[in-house]
Amino acid sequence: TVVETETALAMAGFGNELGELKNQTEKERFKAHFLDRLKSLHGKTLAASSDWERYSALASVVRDYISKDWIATKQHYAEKHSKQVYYFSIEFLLGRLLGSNLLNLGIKDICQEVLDELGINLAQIEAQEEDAGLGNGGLGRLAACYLDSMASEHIPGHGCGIRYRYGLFEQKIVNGYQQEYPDNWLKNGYPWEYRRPDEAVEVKFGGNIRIQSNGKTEYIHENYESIMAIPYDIPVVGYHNHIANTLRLWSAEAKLQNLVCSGFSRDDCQGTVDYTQTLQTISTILYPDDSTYEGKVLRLKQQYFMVSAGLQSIIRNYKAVNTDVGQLFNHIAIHINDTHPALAIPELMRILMDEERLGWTEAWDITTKTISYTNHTILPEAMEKWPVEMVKTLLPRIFMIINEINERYCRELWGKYPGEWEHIHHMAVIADEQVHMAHLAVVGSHCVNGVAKLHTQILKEQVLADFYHFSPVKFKNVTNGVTHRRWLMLSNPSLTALINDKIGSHWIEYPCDLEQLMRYANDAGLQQDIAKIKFQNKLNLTRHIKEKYGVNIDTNSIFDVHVKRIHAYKRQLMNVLHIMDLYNRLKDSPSLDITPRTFIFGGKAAAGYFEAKCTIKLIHALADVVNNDKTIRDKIKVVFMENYNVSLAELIIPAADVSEQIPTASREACGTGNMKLMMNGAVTIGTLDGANIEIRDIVGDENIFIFGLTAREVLDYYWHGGYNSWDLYNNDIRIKTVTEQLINGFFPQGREEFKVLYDSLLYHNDRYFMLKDFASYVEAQNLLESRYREHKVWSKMCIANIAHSGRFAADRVFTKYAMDIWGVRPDNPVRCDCSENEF
Ligand code: GPQ
Repeated sequence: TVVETETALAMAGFGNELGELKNQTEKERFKAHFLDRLKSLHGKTLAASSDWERYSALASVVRDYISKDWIATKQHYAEKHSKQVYYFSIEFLLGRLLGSNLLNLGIKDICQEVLDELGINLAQIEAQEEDAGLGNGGLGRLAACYLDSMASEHIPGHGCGIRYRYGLFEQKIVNGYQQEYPDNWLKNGYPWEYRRPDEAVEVKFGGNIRIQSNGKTEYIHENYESIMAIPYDIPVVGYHNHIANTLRLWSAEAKLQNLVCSGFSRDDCQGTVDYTQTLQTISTILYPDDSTYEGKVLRLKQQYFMVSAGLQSIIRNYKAVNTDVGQLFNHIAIHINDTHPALAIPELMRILMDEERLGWTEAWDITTKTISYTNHTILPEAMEKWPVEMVKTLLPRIFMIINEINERYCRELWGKYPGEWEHIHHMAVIADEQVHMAHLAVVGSHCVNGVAKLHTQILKEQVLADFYHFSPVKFKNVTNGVTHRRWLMLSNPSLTALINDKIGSHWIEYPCDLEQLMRYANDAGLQQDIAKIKFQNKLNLTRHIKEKYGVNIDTNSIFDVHVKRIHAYKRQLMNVLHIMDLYNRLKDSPSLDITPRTFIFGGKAAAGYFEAKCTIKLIHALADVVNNDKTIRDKIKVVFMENYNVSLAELIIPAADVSEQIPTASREACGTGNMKLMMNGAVTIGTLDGANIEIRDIVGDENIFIFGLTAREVLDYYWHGGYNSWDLYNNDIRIKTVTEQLINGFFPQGREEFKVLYDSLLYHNDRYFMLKDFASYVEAQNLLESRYREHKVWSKMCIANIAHSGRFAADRVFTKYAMDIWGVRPDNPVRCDCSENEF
């Protein structure tokens, strides 16, 4: 047999040959499969096939590899009776999967070799895959990183979400303005999903509840509208461990029985088709709002659709192997990613009481022990509050349960705070005719966590302070993390190889071992190698920019990168004001000696967010002025990268020298772009907000540029009604100049175009403190520039940032979630010596 031959060879000392032989056969097999698949799927030979057909055949071969592990993983979990974790999220921003699946399966090299032999470029094939953009930004990408980490950490953790027919809109820039186009990501089919119609469940909306009492009260849901939820499963591959977990995305379809054409005329059938389409709209689009709340009924429908389908399917699978639903929390943990899935709380109560016939007390005990909640923002405009009438009409039984939760909770509060009406009103789940989703989430779960130390502290001291005082043990901090597999190994292979050369590859399993790089921080050889790799990555981006926008940028300039959603609190406008000031200085003294800089922006604005869209236009207007002004001799360039998404991020981030992380302190819960950029050796210029603080703490003041108001100062200003921005206007000529330039014809667009931004800074009192932080921002930028000139110093900073980024690897985060929140013990918890000890 093969095994015997291999063993014999190995014993005879043919170890190397053995490896090659195995590889050879694996490679040959891979090649044969690929070519066969091209034939069977597309009826084409290699020569006749298109890139897309090649991609689809390759993905299909990779699917075979995955499915073996997938089946085995399910068996393994079943045999071990492992506790299963379900991560509920309204968004999963996956990006492309071919590359990461190849990497995690450990067959990337083989695949690369096979394609090389066939004369095919792997990167070109990978580029055929549509990004799965089922998320807006940080929150959705975090969910995707966490899936990758859970699988890689042997945690039986699965995702539950919605299979949006259209993901986040595609951004096109026309004449400097953002236009939104539908993201038709499924147009050619999606090779990673498995439709499972046999596991469909029914979700009910509207109607009324008839209460029937004969011995035991029954709640009978009548006259409802019924929608089928069809699951599509995507396997989530762990890194080199043969684990494949599941991301289950639900799609809405009309119920078959409802589909009979009621008459014989064409109109009757048209009616049926229209009706079907209306029902299916539930999973048609992703709401394009990032950190803002839109109280639309369709969104509420989506939320309930997802949690009801997810929970029904979880309970059904649970009951197939367990008889006692009372033990649910010992076998299952459900985590809700912000409040969008918070209806899981009343829905689980409904299932346990109305379908499993448990009493309130027991059902509540099970529910709260099963569910945990992460809060992702303190922005008041992002806090979900659903009008009572809407919930009552759309979800009559769920509303009854929320009402009961509220009454019981208020009674409990009364026990502790008798007579304190105001206080109780403040903490109620239902108040002022609205359901407060964050309150529901806190009350109905056993653990609440913030996503960075500062964020958790603000939750405890301000936003959820009353809840913290009532049940302090519920509150924990788990600082976010990102997967180093996608954000370093996949997107920056040369840096990965260099690190492996220097310190070995142990860090891949234990990312904190990246710290060993610090031993070489002063090593001239490593410094040069890092600089070379950075240059090469910058060159890739330079070429892309030239090809796509026809703009020439200087690869030797500082690549200053500000990529994230466009939002007032993220202060892209402040970055623009700094560039304007720099430009003004260059115009005043053309001989000013500065290191050339390329300011790179990327990000989408919510379609209805006027100020954000105006900021995009402003960036383009500035680019027009700056990039075409010969007198400044190419010292600065401004580039806006269209349609920023996961795969574009993978191109930009490895090329960044500077990472702009400049939100108004206290507003950014954590930030995760900051971590990805740091991991690739970019140096942060940032405010003391979110994870920036923890980055500063670990890299040290000398390896980061910090400026601006602290969160405490900002919160104090908010408390006292802000500050007077006209004072700064009158006292700082730079501020006066740049703000006036927004409206004085400096931009040929005219005086009205950017008036709304001017007004927000001056007439609306600069709510995000851009003018207040301006002077210290400029100072930090100047310091940064002088540091960049000292090549050795800068390279050392890059190394320090890479070396300490293991602290922000998602794997480490997961050991904590698993052990401290979900009661799951990973087989092989990530050891981390650089961890903080805030738990
Ligand atoms: N975040 Cl509430 C979003 O991306 N969308 C949202 O709707 C909410 C939060 C972000 C948050 O702004 C970032 O600071 C975090 O790093 C990120 O969630 C993940 O926690």
